[in-house]
Amino acid sequence: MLKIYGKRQSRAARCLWVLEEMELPYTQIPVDTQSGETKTPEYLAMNPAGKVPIIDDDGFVLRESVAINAYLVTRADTPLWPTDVRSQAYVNQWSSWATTEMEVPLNAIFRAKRRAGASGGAVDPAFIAENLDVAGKTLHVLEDHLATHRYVAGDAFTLGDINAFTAAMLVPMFKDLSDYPAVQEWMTRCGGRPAWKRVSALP
Ligand SMILES: N[C@@H](CCC(=O)N[C@@H](CS)C(=O)NCC(=O)O)C(=O)O
Repeated sequence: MLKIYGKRQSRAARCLWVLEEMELPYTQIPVDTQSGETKTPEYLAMNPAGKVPIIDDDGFVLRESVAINAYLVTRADTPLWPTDVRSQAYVNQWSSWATTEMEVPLNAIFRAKRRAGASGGAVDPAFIAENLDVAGKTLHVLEDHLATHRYVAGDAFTLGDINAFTAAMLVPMFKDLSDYPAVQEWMTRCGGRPAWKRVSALP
């Protein structure tokens, strides 16, 4: 059976969500990135970067959450991956944008706060302000799009929403979403899906 390594409070959530939406059988191995479990020789042999998520599908080992999701949606027919090539292109566009533009400044703040928390220090407010400013600009792009579209790739929920939501979900940790009502509604819509609720109950 397909194994997925990583806790739901990591980028593994992105892939667990796809597994749950598609109802694919899997076993979750909730390795802890903070206690060295992803830095053992056995783990590094599977992912030299020592990060989660990875999957092991009958010996086929794959890393990088977006690449894993692109693989998973080929495992069975699923509305997560539309059949029309232009809709597929939009899924890819939003997935790429979310993980290279929106996620980067948000993760920078998240990691800095976690490091500061662990060492009892504080994060430079200028660093937070600078990254929040970059994140805010990307949120405007999403807000303007969602003001006229129900989901990122059009009228239907797709892999693009999963990849984008799992980046955007960091925002409320640092920033009030009231300036982004369409993003807020989209997050409520996507976050209410039974598959996401099941992911939220995982370790
Ligand atoms: N680009 C990678 C990023 C993976 C990543 O940074 N994972 C974090 C958890 S969300 C991790 O494993 N961190 C542990 C570490 O950096 O040692 C992906 O999307 O899969």
